[in-house]
Amino acid sequence: MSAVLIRGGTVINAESSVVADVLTDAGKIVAVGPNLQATAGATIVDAGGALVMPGGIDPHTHMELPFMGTVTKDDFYTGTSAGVSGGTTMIIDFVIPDPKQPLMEAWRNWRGWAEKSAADYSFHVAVTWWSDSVHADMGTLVREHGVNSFKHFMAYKNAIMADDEVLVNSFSRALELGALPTVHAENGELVFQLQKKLVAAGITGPEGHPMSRPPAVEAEAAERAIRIAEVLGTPLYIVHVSCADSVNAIIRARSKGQRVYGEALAGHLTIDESVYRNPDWNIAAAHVMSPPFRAKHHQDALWGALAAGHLHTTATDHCAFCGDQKGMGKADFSKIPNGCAGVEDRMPVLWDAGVNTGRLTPNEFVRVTSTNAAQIFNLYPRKGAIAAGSDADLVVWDPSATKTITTAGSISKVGYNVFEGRHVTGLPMVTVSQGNIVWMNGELRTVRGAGRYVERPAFAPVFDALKRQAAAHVPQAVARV
Ligand code: URQ
Ligand code: ZN
Ligand code: ZN
Repeated sequence: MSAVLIRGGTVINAESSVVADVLTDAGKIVAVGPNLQATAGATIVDAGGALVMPGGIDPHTHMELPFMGTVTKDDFYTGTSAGVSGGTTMIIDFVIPDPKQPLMEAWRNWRGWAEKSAADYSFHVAVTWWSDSVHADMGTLVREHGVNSFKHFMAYKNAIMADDEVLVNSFSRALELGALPTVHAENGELVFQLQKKLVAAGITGPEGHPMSRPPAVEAEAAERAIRIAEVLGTPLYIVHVSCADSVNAIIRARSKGQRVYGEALAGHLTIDESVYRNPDWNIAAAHVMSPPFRAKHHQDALWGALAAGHLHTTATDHCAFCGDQKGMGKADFSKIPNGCAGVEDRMPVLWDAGVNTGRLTPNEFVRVTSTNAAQIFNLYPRKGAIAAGSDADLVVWDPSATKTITTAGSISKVGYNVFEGRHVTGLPMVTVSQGNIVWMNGELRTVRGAGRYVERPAFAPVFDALKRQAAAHVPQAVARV
């Protein structure tokens, strides 16, 4: 962890932009300000004309995920290496126990797989069944392992789907522990029945995928999860919000003061459902992910909600498969492993589609690619900020650099990059992770295993501490009122 002095750039945080140098040492940012002096042996990076932003946080990835009879192609090393090449310096991945599998057993498996990561990582833990042991393991994970978010797949019937009994029990337990419930909001029963009807009617190609998961299938589940959270008094985070119908459910809840957060994927913000009508089966199948890419007008709703603060984070749901794996569903689209890649493309794609079009300011870009995820998942200001004391995770961004995204040029092992052919302007020149340069002008410098598991404290202790602190500072006269 040598020292790095990033000189002459414009530092972009969520709340401010300032021309300043940034000095890092021993993995931390030690100073942000004008005319900083390099410490002995420091690497100097000339950032004149460039922007210096907090390293991106992708709160939704699936490296090495065993899913639908296969395993995703990017492991934790290739996936985090792909991430830093695009400016993302931390991922939050998922531990997904099989039904009836002890959460702690799955936890140990994922912790082992993730040892090879090249950059920092953390885990949401999925609750895919319910029992006293799940109740106990959730407590162990929060109190001893720094987990503060639990995922619930409302889709994927006969696999990892959480029914209402699991949702109500798990949300209640999360509240006790000071953890945040999150959901994949699709009605799994509707999907299952629609898939059966479509295949029986002879619609077996990828064009059947969006037909089996219309926006109402997502919105029903989003509204149901919102209502369960409302009744139980828990906050809620909805992953990969893909359609206007779900955005409207979130806006309704938030306008009543309910604490609901939403995540948008770079894919759903820029790709539409016409991809499923591609005459090349492999390209259409490469886009099979859930929720599916939608009709174009839904993108406007997502961009508007992101700018208005009704959606809060951007992610990729990086879940990379190759052509042979997607081919498992050649005769039946419901058997096509669901998932697309994107961890390396998220920030360039969103800079180009968001900032270059005026939809987002550079500060809003930082907020939705890094800061909000850090704050929602209780990592801030360790992550998500360029400030003294924060981790030295940052990206030197050249807003004028251009490239055309290609599968062949991807670091990810994905068989087909859904951003294939997209020309983007705005790229990372240098990515720094823990104070080490891991990406420099197109050269990957990652080290296998250098990534750290990042614990995320529960919310309740922080909140309780703030309550005690406030009580301690209230003048007695006032306290008697
Ligand atoms: O549903 C998810 O988030 C995982 C299984 C990735 N696949 C997908 O289609 N989104
Ligand atoms: Zn999902
Ligand atoms: Zn996912």
